[in-house]
Amino acid sequence: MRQFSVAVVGATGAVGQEILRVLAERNFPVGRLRLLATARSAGKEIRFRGEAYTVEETRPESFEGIEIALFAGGAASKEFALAARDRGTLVVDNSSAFRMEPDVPLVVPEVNPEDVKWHKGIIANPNCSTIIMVVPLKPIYDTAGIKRVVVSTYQAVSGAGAAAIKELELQTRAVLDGKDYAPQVFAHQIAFNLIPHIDVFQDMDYSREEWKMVRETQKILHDESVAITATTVRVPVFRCHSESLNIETRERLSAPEAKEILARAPGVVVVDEPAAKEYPMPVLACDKNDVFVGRIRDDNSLDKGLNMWVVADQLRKGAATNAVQIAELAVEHGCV
Ligand code: 3JN
Repeated sequence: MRQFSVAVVGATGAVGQEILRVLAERNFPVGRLRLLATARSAGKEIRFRGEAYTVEETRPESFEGIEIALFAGGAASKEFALAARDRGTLVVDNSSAFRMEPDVPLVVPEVNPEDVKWHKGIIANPNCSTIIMVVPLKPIYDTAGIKRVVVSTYQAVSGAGAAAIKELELQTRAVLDGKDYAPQVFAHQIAFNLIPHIDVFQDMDYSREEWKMVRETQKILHDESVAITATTVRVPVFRCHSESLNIETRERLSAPEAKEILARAPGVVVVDEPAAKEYPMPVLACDKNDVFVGRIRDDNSLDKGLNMWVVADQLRKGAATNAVQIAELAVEHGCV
């Protein structure tokens, strides 16, 4: 099989590290590999498939001869993605920098794989909460149509980066020891608390994370008629995002029918045996690539309504796995 020259930008961060694990696990045809990061991380050694690689500082010239660059997210995308694209590199970008650009496909391989074909050098990876929601929405959309979705998220601290993980850990210890630990990353104490505030507040007092879920989902489904309203909440969980979905369908779809459709859907694992106390939870989804769905019920208050509970590893399917799947699709379609 043909091998590809690959760069991972932000290779030392949580998503970058996960991208390397997923590339190895899925046997992506990596030929030459360049690990790129900020000047601060340059010189570090990282192992990939048993070989040691030295991290280099990202520069525009870093992309010479690179066929696929996986950008882990953050400021590097705005700084270097266009430089990479202009050198003929296919950029798969985890940040929001290009997601809503009309000439940039926003892709979840289980939902809109065909969109990779029209890329013009950049393919965007959606926000993690969006990805986790659209994977189970898609089979329902295809079967019964979707009029409206009401979503509430329960987002792990790792979505806010390494310092946020440390803050939950140290603050939890401090609170248990009766000591003070002033919040630095979050606006409030996160230990033993919930914070209904992710990213900055924007129009109508919705947060940017909430607007991303609305607009990105409509773009991925190519359907602005799907009404979506979101409440995004940070919870004291280290890893894996959870979401409560209330879906109003256009045609009636019963809970047993929805369960059957979801059980056959790509990327979805149904865990739904309430009597046996089986339902998706963050501790079960960690390090997995699938989206776990359970608590599938008819909405008791609505004729064409469903409720479900969805959990996935946001560093995997919400970021790294989805990005690597996009690269695989691009290779498959010969558009690298
Ligand atoms: O907070 C979370 O759980 C998800 C965070 C995502 C995020 C954080 C900073 C910047 C994003 C994103 O992927 O949408 C971005 C961004 O690229 O805008």
